[in-house]
Amino acid sequence: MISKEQLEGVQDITWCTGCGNHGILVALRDTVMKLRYPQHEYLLVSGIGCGSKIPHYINLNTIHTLHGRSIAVAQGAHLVNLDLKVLVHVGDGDTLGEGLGHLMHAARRNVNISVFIHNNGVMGLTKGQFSPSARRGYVSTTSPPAAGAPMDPVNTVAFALTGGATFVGRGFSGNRKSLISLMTQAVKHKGFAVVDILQPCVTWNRELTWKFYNEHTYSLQESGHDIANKQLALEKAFSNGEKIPTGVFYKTKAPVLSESLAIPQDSQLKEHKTNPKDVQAIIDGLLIP
Ligand SMILES: Cc1ncc(C[n+]2csc(CCOP(=O)(O)OP(=O)(O)O)c2C)c(N)n1
Ligand code: SF4
Ligand SMILES: [Mg+2]
Repeated sequence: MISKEQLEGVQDITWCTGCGNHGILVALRDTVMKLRYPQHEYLLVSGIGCGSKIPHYINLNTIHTLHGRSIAVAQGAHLVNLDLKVLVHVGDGDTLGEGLGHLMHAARRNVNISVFIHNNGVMGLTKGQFSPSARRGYVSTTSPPAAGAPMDPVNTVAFALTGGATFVGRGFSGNRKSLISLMTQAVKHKGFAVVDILQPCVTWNRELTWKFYNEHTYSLQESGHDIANKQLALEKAFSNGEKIPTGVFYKTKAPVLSESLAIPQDSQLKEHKTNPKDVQAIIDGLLIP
């Protein structure tokens, strides 16, 4: 079994005291310890933002990519090495903004990776601007005070469901037990898994607080939700009013991308040897004389 010490990250944690990211990190660490896959089989991919610093704080193979591009990189890494468990940890600003196209198309393709969205309703790292998940009218550090955010938010769960994700859940960084259960199921799931994680940003977001989430979230599983019913899952995704559902919304089986591509079944792309001369010949062929 992998110990806590083995998973200790190399850098000092710079998140604000009280930030919801701390709970997500502990849940990730405990999930890795619980799952018992070898440490070297994990690849943790992130974008840019406070939540995306997570690879520095846990000892797993990591790629800290560009803002909005983590899912594209994760998909490539997965396809060349199908032995990896590829986990993407990104912020709401990153994935639901510049990265939204990648999220939708990876869902359509049912790429066998899992995406964990650190959803705090703001762009924390860049000082609290409203993110694509902020409610209409939310007044951020940079929006016009009277009007606030001038549009409706991206509904993360509904987007994932309509895109075609085959595992869709929502967690809360204050409910570690449930978050570990969601992470465990998402990593084990064969297909594209999305987990929206409600995460208070104590520095910039004064609405989506620990108190707010403790008072407004409830468990779908404790209320007898049918995870095989996509229609019902969508209904729950839009019922984000007084009470916010958490837990597994939907789960199904479908062919994954790697099975539908012409990838050699008896070997892997990571073992493929490329002759640089062959690559050069292709590039030369593209040059306009
Ligand atoms: C291509 C590109 N666009 C924009 C930025 C600036 N930028 C860096 S972090 C960030 C916001 C991150 O917000 P979010 O993903 O919600 O993460 P949080 O900090 O809230 O965890 C932005 C806009 C960038 N670094 N690169
Ligand atoms: S700014 Fe917000 S999201 Fe970033 S570390 Fe601080 S509390 Fe967390
Ligand atoms: Mg954010």
